[in-house]
Amino acid sequence: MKTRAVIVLTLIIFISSMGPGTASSGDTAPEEPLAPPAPITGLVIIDYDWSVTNIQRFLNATIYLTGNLTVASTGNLEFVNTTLALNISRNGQYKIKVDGKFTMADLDMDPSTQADASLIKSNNTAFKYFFQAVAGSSVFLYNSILRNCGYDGQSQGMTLSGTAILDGMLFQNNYFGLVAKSSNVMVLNSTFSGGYYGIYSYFCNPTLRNLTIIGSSVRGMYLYYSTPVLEDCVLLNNRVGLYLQNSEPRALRCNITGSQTAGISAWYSSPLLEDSWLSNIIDMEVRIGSFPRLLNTQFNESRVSVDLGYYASVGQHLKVAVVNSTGAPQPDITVAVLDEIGRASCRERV
Ligand SMILES: [Ca+2]
Repeated sequence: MKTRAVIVLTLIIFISSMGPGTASSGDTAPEEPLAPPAPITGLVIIDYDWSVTNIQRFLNATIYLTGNLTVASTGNLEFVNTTLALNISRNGQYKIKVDGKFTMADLDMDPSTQADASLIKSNNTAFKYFFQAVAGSSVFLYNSILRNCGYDGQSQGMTLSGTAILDGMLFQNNYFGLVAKSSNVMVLNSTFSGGYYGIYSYFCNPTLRNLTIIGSSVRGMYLYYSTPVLEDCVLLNNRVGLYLQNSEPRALRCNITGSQTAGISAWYSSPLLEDSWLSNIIDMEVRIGSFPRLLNTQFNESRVSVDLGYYASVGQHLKVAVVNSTGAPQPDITVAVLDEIGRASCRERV
């Protein structure tokens, strides 16, 4: 029979309580900050509500939690190459709430090696938990995996309302992959797959760069009263790629392909797309109150659906250099761009 070790967390609390803030008043030597506690490794079983109120570090550990996890405002929880499995038997039975600091990382800081990723998941993929980081919290997630989070309109998925940096992450089989409720949320180099929504931005302007969102059953990215800059994002085979409501994002070098109903659906929204690509059954739905602008962006004009009275405007960058017979640039040359019947549509000195 497999041996199970039980780590008594009160021991860690005791060690941390010996820190500088509680040193004896009779000690006149300069106080040195204590080194962080040694990380806990191996198998950890916690069968009660787990409250982190100080520094707790886990390295190469597997934690089975039957209870809620709360990181208090004074708490600092760190996982490296650590799996947290929540033992839940119904949706929402337990949740993770971060008021303080939570860090999750791999060993080698390399997203291409996944065997060392930290992971949060449900022990039973049929049942989901909720993860909430409130205003004032700090969340740092690197080269790790989040699964089975979120299950309904209230407990949507990993919800970040404080400061967060996510880099090299995989979000798999969550309800909403990520809910951003703070402009201090930065998501880089990450992949979202198999969700209802991939990313939901709610009244904020997060940084969203080099993201891939695949196979969302409803929307790849949903921006609600949000005006972020999207850079180098790929929205692939979602039902709707980018759904906008009262949102004015700037999308740079984004690729929205294979959406089942629309690549972009804009309601009261006028996005600016630059150097981007659309290839979908309907590339763009331009709905009430929307005037999308596309610059150097490829799309199929027969695949654009526009409500009466609205339109999408289209432009192109043109880079022109006039050179002589040896290839040397020639200054102060006027160049005109002509339309199909020879009229100059613009004239610039280069
Ligand atoms: Ca790695």
